[in-house]
Amino acid sequence: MCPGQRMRTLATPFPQLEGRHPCFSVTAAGHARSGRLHLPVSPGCNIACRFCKRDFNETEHRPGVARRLLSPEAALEVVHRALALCPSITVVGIAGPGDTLFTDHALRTFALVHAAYPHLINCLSTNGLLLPDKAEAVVAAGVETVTVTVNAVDPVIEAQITPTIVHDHRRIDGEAGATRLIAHQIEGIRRVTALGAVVKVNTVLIPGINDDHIATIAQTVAEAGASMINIIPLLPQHDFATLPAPSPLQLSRAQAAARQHLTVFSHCQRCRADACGIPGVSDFADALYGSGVTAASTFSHG
Ligand code: CLF
Ligand code: SF4
Repeated sequence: MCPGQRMRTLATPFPQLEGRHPCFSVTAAGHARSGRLHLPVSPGCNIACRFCKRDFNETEHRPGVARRLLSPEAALEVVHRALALCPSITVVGIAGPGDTLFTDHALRTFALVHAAYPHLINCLSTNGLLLPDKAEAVVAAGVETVTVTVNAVDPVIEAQITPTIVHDHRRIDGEAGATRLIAHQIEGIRRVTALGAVVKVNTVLIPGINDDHIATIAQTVAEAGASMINIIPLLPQHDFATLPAPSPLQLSRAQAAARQHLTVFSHCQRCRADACGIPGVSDFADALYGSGVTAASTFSHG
């Protein structure tokens, strides 16, 4: 810790969410008290993370794969059935399979859910590229909690993780794309927090690439208004298939570095895009979709 910095205690930044939102509760008891339903409504993405290979099929169990895409109307029906199966659900989240703001499916779905179930917490997870433009629409759709995946705040590092983005109908490669992505993530966090949303940042911990950069990420997003950070160990796949997954010691060091600046969420289950139930406790996705094979996760967005 740098001189003068104060290690953050395990405080609940938003007591109103403790026990009501599994991913904005910092205690294990709070995390395990309420459930979340993920609606896989968002098909496409506007950036290319090297650990992500999205696909639609019925056979693979891996992050980024979804069995089916739901329309907003079909998603509302899923909410009805999920609440009957699991009355502990307090949160409806949209976390993929692609980016939730690249298409309008997620916000249309949230508007339907909010009208039918205003007591449920709407939770959006995004890569943040379009968050500045859509901040007002996000909050207007009833979204109270937002997760932005920020894997670096240095374009040199970010370009190694996400080498390409598409913005304003233009492909932008390398550090130029990374610079724009980071700027939009930070501005997006500023705008949604100013509008009253609570923001958590997810950071995928990638050994050898961003593991020495975690404190800087946490400090930067905290200054922008984020309240929590969740360090997600890399699941080696796609271009990063040969990288090692972080060890428990590397994860705990990264969490300690982040804790200098932000409350750290440490109960993440790297949920699937169609998860249903209390994370790590119960899973009703099979019952909900009537099959033994359901959508895999988009762990990076959750
Ligand atoms: Fe879902 Fe993500 Fe909302 Fe939670 S998950 S959209 S913030 S309701 Fe939670 Fe799952 Fe970890 Fe995500 S345990 S992957 S942090
Ligand atoms: Fe897009 Fe998310 Fe995959 Fe990155 S991890 S390419 S933001 S879907």
